[in-house]
Order: sequence, then C-alpha cells, then structure tokens
Amino acid sequence: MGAHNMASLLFFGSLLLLLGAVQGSNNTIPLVMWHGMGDNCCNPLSMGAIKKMVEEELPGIYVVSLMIGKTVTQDTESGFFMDVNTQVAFACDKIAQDPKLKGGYNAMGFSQGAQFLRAVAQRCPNPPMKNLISVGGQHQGVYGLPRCPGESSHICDWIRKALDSGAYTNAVQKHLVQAQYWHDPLNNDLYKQRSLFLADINQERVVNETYKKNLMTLEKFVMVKFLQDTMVDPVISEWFGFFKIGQGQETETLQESTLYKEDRLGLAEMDKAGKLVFLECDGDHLQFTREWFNAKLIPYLQ
Ligand SMILES: *[C@@H]1O[C@H](CO)[C@@H](O)[C@H](O)[C@H]1NC(C)=O
Ligand SMILES: CC(=O)N[C@H]1CO[C@H](CO)[C@@H](O)[C@@H]1O
Repeated sequence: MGAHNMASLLFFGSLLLLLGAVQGSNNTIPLVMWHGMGDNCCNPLSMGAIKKMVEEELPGIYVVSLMIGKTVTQDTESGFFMDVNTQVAFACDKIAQDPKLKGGYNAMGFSQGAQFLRAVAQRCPNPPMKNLISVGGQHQGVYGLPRCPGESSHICDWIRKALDSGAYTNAVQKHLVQAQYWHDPLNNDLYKQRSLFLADINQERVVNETYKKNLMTLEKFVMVKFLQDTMVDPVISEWFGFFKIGQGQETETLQESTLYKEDRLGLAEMDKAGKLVFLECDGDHLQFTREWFNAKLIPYLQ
C-alpha cells in the first residue's frame, strides 16, 4: 500500500470518527427535570446549574427543566399552591407536545418533583419515560416539616399535629401542595380516603392496573436518599419506605411494606428484575458534589 493510500485511509478514518462523534451527540437521550419545593425551573444556582452541568457532561443532550405556569414566579408558587394532579397533567401535556421528546426521555426529579414525575410515568406513557431518577423524592410522603426533624423536637410534633388536623380537609388538600403528600401514619385510613395525590398514585384506594403497567415499563427507577437529610421526615421515604402504621417513630423499608408485599404498584416485580436502584448520598437534602453526581447519576442519563 502506497503512502498516499495510507494517508487517505487515515483521512477517511478520521472523518468517520468525526461523523460518529457528531452523530453520537445526537444519540443522547433527552432529559426532563422537575424542581423541588420553593425552587423553580430556571434558578441559575439550582436547576439552571444542574442543567448546565448535564449539558457539559453529555454534549448534545436536550434538557428540559419543567416550568409549571407561564413565568418563573408562577412556577415557584405552583410548587406550594397548585393542585398536584393539575400540575402533573400540565407536565404531561408539555412533554407530549415537545417534538424533541417523541422518541422517549429520561426523567430526573428533585425532592417533591420526584414523586410528581413518578405520577407522570404512571399516568402518561407517551412518549415513554426510560429511566426515572428520584433525587431526595418522598415516595411515601412526609409526616414532618422541612428543617423539623420529627420526634426529636416537641415543637415539631406540635406543628405537625396542628397541620395534621387540617391536612385532609378538602380546602387544604386542594390548595396546599405539601398536604397532598402529607402522610399521617396515626390516621392512615383518613390519608387513604382523602389524600388527593399520593394515596392515588400509591394505589391506596384501588389498584389501577394502568399505573402498574406504566411504571413497570421503566428501565430503571433510581432513588437517592440523603443520609444527613434534615428536611424530609422520615428520610426512608426517599427509598419508598415509611413509618409503620399507627405510630411515628419506627420505620419500615419498601420491601417490608404492604404496597410491596401485595405488589400493588409492580415494585416487587421491578425489584426482582433489577430495575430498582437505591443510592445513598452523604449530605443534607439535595446536597451533592459534582463528582458524586457524575459518578452516580450521569451513567443513568447515557
Ligand atoms: C387509571 O389510570 C388511568 C391513567 O391515568 C386513568 O385514565 C383511569 O381512569 C384510572 N382508572 C381508575 C379506576 O382510577
Ligand atoms: C442534526 C441534528 O439533529 N442536530 C441536533 C443535535 O442535538 C442538538 C441538541 O438537542 C440539537 O440542537 C441539534 O439540532
């Protein structure tokens, strides 16, 4: 083979590699993110920074950070006051109407945004969600207030009981987002009957086979728990566990729960198939480093 031929081979070889790289960037799976309470889609210090970070790590990726409402301010307010079921329907609509998401997407929810995205997975199978990554989400709800670590403080208990007496009234359910995933283990029947959002997606009243089928189509359901979390009570809710019914101290894992044992949501089957991933992060609520994020979560976005 002559030197000239060799050079052209090398040239075409590089060209192919280059083309491969360009195409590769468009082979990335799009990502949809949903922010947590008190946050919004576009805050440059939170969701904005994470979006940028993902774009740097996975060049060419299409990232949508959901804005619930017409403006950033409305988006923040929605996180406190807008009926969650309406928010989920709004998100489903936005996702369905985005032509770039037609082929499917990965989803990453932060704090309450994680359980809201799970509802999207259960209710809106088109386009398909591939991996769901829950970062500090509360899949069995909360029975404690932010920065109020439950049984350790009498004041927290008092506030909890006060919120508690009203959390399941229609007015509060409709208008306070956190009431819609308020889970009172001392009044579990009331929770089952009245919780407009969480009891529905967790199949507490009936088993909706559609929810189960849709959730089970996920490739992976990744749940991140923060080991020093001072905002979520109980923290095990980030791994889909909760308090044992009838008291607010002793907890049980997802695997110990009725939800799992009766497999009302398909989680036991998913677990057996290796689709559930339980990750720990050594920090307070949503506190992680870029190194941790790259090592633990980026692999699920590729
Ligand atoms: C089950 O969920 C689907 C999807 O959200 C919904 O259309 C249907 O009405 C639900 N069925 C019941 C019995 O709640
Ligand atoms: C040719 C092509 O489809 N390019 C797209 C690759 O992905 C980026 C990010 O989504 C798009 O902006 C390009 O249009």
